[in-house]
Amino acid sequence: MGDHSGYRTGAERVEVLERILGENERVARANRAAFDAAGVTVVNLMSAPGAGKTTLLAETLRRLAPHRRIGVIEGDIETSLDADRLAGFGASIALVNTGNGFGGECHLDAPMIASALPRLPLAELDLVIIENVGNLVCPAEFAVGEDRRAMVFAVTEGEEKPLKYPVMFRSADLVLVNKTDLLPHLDFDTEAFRRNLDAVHPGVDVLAISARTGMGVNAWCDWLADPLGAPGAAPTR
Ligand SMILES: Nc1nc2c(ncn2[C@@H]2O[C@H](COP(=O)(O)OP(=O)(O)OP(=O)(O)O)[C@@H](O)[C@H]2O)c(=O)[nH]1
Ligand SMILES: [Mg+2]
Repeated sequence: MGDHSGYRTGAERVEVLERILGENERVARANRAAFDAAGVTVVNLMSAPGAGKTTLLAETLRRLAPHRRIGVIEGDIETSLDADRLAGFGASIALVNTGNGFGGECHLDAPMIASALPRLPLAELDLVIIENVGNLVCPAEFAVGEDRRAMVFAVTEGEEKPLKYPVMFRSADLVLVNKTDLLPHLDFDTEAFRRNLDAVHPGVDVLAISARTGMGVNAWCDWLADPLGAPGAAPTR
């Protein structure tokens, strides 16, 4: 075969990727078994950087943490800034920095979630929300043992994004359209966005929210209370 000087052929790349995803799948199943054994529902929250995941989670914990036992796995490449923002609401927080022993990856994978589990009192929790690393591509490729996926899309990102990043939009069970308080200041085309979303994920549940004003956050909390319920039960399209 000779020295490839760090380069791989297409076939070799596919083989390596399949091995990584196969190993991820195995650990994701183990995570899922641990969550099921503890009776915990798990939601994987994904988005591009800055779409509003942490702001929404703070509003979510403010509403739900007094009534439900919630854990958060906070994924970031570096810093505890987001984990710190979610402290003090009564939820259990486990931080995963991918830059700390996980190669600075741009997503959370199943082994990273497994590393966080000993730091959560799983048996005492009802719901675990995973804030994935801000990235519109890679997080969608890695199952982590979650029951449901939700993604936050901010109207500041542009209505064409479902067409450009279809894998993420297709993998979400619920699309939260955030920062709607900014709509009067933007030329965001809501109808075109809905058409583009329908083109890549027909019939997906959609919920318009503003994590800033709180609009729609209660409906999101209702979905979280029963994310395994009938599709389309809570969100409005
Ligand atoms: N106007 C407005 N700003 C928002 C809203 N939600 C979040 N923001 C702002 O958007 C910025 C990014 O919000 P974050 O909650 O940090 O976003 P994130 O998705 O957690 O970001 P990463 O974790 O870095 O990917 C902050 O300045 C928030 O105050 C919203 O509904 N309306
Ligand atoms: Mg965040």
